[in-house]
Amino acid sequence: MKLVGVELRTIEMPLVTPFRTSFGTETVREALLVRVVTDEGEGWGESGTSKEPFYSSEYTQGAADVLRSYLIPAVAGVTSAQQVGPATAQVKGHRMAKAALETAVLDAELRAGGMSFGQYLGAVRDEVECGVSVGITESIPALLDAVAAYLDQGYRRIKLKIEPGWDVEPVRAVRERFGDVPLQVDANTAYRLSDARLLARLDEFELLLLEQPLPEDDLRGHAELARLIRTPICLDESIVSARAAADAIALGACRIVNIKPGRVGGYLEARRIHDVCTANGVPVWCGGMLETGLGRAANLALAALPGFAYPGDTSASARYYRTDITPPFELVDGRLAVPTGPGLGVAPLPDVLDAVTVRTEWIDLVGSDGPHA
Ligand code: SMG
Ligand code: MG
Repeated sequence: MKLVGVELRTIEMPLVTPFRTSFGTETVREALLVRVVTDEGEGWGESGTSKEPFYSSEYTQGAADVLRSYLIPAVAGVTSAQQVGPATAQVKGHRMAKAALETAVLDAELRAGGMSFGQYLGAVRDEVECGVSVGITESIPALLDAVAAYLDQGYRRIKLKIEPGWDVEPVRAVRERFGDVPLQVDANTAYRLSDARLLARLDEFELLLLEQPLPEDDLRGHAELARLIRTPICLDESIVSARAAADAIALGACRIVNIKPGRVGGYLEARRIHDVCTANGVPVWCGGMLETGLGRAANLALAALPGFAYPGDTSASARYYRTDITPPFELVDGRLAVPTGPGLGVAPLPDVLDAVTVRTEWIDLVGSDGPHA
């Protein structure tokens, strides 16, 4: 397989409900799609970035820039997705941008070979249990209404976003109203170790986990916190690689890991993290970055690996978008089906895609064989 060129496409997708977290409110997802064209066909990838660098240091137009200036030129000569990581290793960080490119190359490769993402990654299930991540709302009654609606739709686990001032009381209200529904919380780094006593007040609610309470570079703080609270700590932002996962486990900084392929540089590294965690007896689950159907398809394949022990933030298309750019993923009995077609098993619907596209550019790789020639 030889790369001919790469298209970068910025899309704007209005969310069905604003998504508020401790770092801001998202109402429109600005996403970046990568389409790789090869001599054998094409492949798609989606960057997990948002418009602003508030979840992590990456953001959509920053990802577009590093792809155009550095990452795409670096993969001119690659012939397989396995080579994308080594070919782009000189560029520090920018994992979401790298992940989008590697995913597009992998999609092209698997489509050409007639193999699905699930088969390639080692999926052992044909459907996965789904949870839903519920943003911070303006009041507790509004939160209870939102949770009630999601439970009615069949979601098998509820995750509440928390921040200082919106933690113990919303969790208590959800527990009182909905009983022992599987429940977890996500702080997106909003607390400090000095909040340990406050966070320990969550222990009485028997949460599945507390996700990323402290800053992403504070593994030691998480290890200390783990000694002060009973709720299992799960890391998201901190786990940027298989090595980071191994370190966090060795330090006792987490008992559970959220795997997001974008955050870690792609599905190959995501699978390595799965393997490291599984070898250490640490359960994992699949996070989400408000992906369109493209990113969702690949996440579902990953979530079907054996170590994925909790429902993921892999919700149905309708949780996010009135019209997805792929045929919609629909919840059936709290589960989504893992796509079975070659590659991602889904492709964008051209008319929908065009309607949400705000910018397209083409980076030609013909005649540029790159460092792998
Ligand atoms: O894709 O359903 C989803 C969103 C899940 O809560 C979610 N993601 O920290 O885990 C997380 C957040 C980050 C979202 S930033 C837009
Ligand atoms: Mg999180």
